Amino acid sequence: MKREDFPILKEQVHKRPLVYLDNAATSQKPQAVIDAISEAYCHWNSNIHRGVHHLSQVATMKHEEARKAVAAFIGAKSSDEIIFTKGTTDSLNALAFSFGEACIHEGDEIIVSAVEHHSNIVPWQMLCARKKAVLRHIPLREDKTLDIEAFKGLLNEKTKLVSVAHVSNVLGTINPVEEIIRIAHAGGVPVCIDGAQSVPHMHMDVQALDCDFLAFSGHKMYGPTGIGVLYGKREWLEKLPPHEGGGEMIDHVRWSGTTYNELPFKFEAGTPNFVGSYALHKAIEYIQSIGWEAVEAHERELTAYCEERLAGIEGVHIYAAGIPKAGVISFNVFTDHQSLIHPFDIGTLLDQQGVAARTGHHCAEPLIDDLGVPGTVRVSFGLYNDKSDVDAFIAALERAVQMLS
Ligand code: 7TS
Repeated sequence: MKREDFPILKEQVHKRPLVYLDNAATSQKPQAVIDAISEAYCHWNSNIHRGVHHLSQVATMKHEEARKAVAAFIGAKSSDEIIFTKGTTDSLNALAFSFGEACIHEGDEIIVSAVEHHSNIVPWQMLCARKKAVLRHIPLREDKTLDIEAFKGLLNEKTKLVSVAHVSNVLGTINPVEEIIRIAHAGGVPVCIDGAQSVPHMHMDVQALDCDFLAFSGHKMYGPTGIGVLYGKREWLEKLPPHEGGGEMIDHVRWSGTTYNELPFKFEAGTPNFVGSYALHKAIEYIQSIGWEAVEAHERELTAYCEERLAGIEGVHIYAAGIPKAGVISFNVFTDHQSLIHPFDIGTLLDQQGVAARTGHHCAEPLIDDLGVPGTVRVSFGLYNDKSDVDAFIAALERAVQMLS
């Protein structure tokens, strides 16, 4: 894969070549995305949708072309179903508010899963507190996959929404979202997919998947920070009220009241991040220039290679070992007396050797509690990583463990 397209990968950290294995937190950016931001500000920066002048029209066109590109990228029926947001967290909060206003009443139930990021827990908890509703979660089986039989038991006539991560940001495991959607729909319940960790790693087709909503972030898929997407089926988005007021989301404002704009503008109050959407479009083109088949095969092979190398180190415990993963592996190291080497100590020693890995609870505290540890060490891959990164990481980890044992 094309490392030379990512200028940051030439950086040194603590006088060592950077080995960047923190892609689940954020990915690095190809030159095409970096250039797009500069191009926008140098050549056509202007507020969109409201201007008759040339620059405003160019900016508007770029923003709307980006929306079409996102729609095609995830297989949406129409670009009206693509709402630009600040990121996954913003998308999920927007949905929790809008869906909550329209569809959640006292005693209703919402189901998430045991592996959620806080961004797919807290907005629902806030909604439940507001509406006196109840949040339930699908538990894990012994092998750290979701217990689908238990999910069937949770569903009932009070269930109004299921919202689950496609890929766990801690375990890397791929949840059986097709099956979850099928089961939920059989009971008439809509499903939101948190695609923060799947959209960057696998080809998504929202129509084939038949999810009702999908949330994801630009910055984890080689795009810029501050832009993300909430996809929703048109019939749902038309039913839901806006979550924010002001700017482009209105039709008419009178002292007697306001009528709202049509989709997708109803959900985009204020000046949208049109530079971000343009750069995200470039990130999508970048991924497409390599092709999903190549990206998926490369990352699958790399993740399997890393898991195999890790398993060969004494004392390493891999979470959800042997279960297929999408570019993320979490582990801990135990000494011969079965005591845990604190993940933070390992992370610090890896960093000193130029290896960027993440340690801690990864914003998924309920899952970390389930695992019964204070945190994990997590490595996560992007399309530019290769076996030399894994080899450098394994060598650095062996050195760290030696020093800490
Ligand atoms: N959902 C999942 C599954 C995530 O992994 C993340 C971010 C989010 C939601 C929130 O995304 P944001 O772009 O709105 O912040 N995950 C991580 C992570 O694993 N380490 O840093 C951020």
